[in-house]
Amino acid sequence: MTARPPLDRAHSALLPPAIRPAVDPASLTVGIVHLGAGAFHRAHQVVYSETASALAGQTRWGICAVSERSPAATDLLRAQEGLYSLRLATAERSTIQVLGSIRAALHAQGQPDAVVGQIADPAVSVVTVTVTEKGYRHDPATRRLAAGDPDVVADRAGRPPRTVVGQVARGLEARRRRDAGPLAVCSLDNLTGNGTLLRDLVGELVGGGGFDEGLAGWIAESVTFPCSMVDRIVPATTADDLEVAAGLLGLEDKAAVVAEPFTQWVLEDDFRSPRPPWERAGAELVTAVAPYETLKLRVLNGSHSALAYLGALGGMTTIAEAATHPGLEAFVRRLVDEEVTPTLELPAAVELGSYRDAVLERFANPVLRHRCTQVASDGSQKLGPRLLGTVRDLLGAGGSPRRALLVVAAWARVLARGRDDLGRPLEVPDPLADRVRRCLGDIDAPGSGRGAAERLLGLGEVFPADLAGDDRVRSLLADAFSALEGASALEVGAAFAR
Ligand code: CS2
Repeated sequence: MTARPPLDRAHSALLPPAIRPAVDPASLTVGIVHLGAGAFHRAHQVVYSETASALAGQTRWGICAVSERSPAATDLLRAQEGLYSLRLATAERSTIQVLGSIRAALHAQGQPDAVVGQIADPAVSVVTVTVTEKGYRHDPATRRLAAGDPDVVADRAGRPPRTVVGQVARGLEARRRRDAGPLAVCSLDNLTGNGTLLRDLVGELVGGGGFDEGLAGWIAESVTFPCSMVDRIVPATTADDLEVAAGLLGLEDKAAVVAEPFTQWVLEDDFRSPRPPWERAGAELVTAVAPYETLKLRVLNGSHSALAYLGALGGMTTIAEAATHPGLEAFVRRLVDEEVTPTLELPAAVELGSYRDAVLERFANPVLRHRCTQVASDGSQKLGPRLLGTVRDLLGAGGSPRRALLVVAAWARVLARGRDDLGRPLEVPDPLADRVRRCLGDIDAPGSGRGAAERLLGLGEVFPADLAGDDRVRSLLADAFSALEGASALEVGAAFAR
């Protein structure tokens, strides 16, 4: 590997003008606080904000990016003065662009008071959030704060906040004390009613006591929580990706991100405070996001999870391999056509067949090398928005969600077995992994399907009471476990496609 100068403000002058940031980083002031400075943020929201600022000639939308867990992203961004590159790639083409809108970086765990102070800054009028499903520290089945989570308990007790919900609540409290004006808090995570969920969790925390009197009323008047549907596939960056970026830039970029060219952001138009003119960059501002969100979560993310669990069990490394396996591709098509479609209320102008085909084509992008285990992670938090809504609504319409429940069984099997069908270890993080393992026991013991289904449905954080108590769910889930017992996940997927 050749040593190259780092990507930072001084060295960015060496870049060809066409790939330099669309804005002059030095001219930007911070108007957005972003919680969750991971790859998705850098490949999605930063692009919309930077493009909008450049087109509108505005300089007030610099971003303070907060990394929630590890300080690594903060360190990298600081070392590069907020600059990083985004490469958009398919087998046919690849483009690279340097972004310059991140003007400050904080580490939430190490600098909780600074995060609160930023949210309370009068120059800030938008907070955006991409912290993944588990960052909300809630029980997906009840949509309430996870009562036993030690960090939630500690934030409730009033320490400088370490949870995202705590940061937003304390940030709003400080903002009101400072009379810093209204704010929009935009959740961009793959959760049903993401904005509403965040609003309710903040309300739950504030309502539990220990906050200024009158804060809840001020939030109701001055703060909006618009819902969003966001879409762009952004895998974790690999060492190879860094090498390719360095080759293209002629500079070392340790914060480089790679994504697909496709991008979408549908956002509820509910703001009482100034915001970037994101529509200039292609964002769609609408009155109701729900139809877009349900479509995307159930078709794209539901299929993604299906490919991730069945593919990982089947010994596949990437989503592209799984999506181009004929049996799994057929499985996903039937899942979408026969189980998801009857549950959808389509946004005008969306044709479902084309949408589904486009999603499958995007999954097959061979350049991304999106790992099945990455998409499979945190399934306990993802199943609800992606698959359990389909299960409930299809049952309500008189259908049989046997494929959606096969995916649920495959999720549990990945965690309980920790091995793929070839006997190789499968490492998939999930906050409820131990609980799932304990409740399933020896998943390959013959005839364990019914018991496994019953015990799994007892996981109240994941399965809402109406589904857990439904005999049809229990029986279809038991059938799914039995089908997978001692069998190849790829063959079972193909068989369920019929
Ligand atoms: C994926 C999503 O990791 C996952 O769970 O399903 O991150 C997916 O790539 C995005 O939602 C695409 O917009």
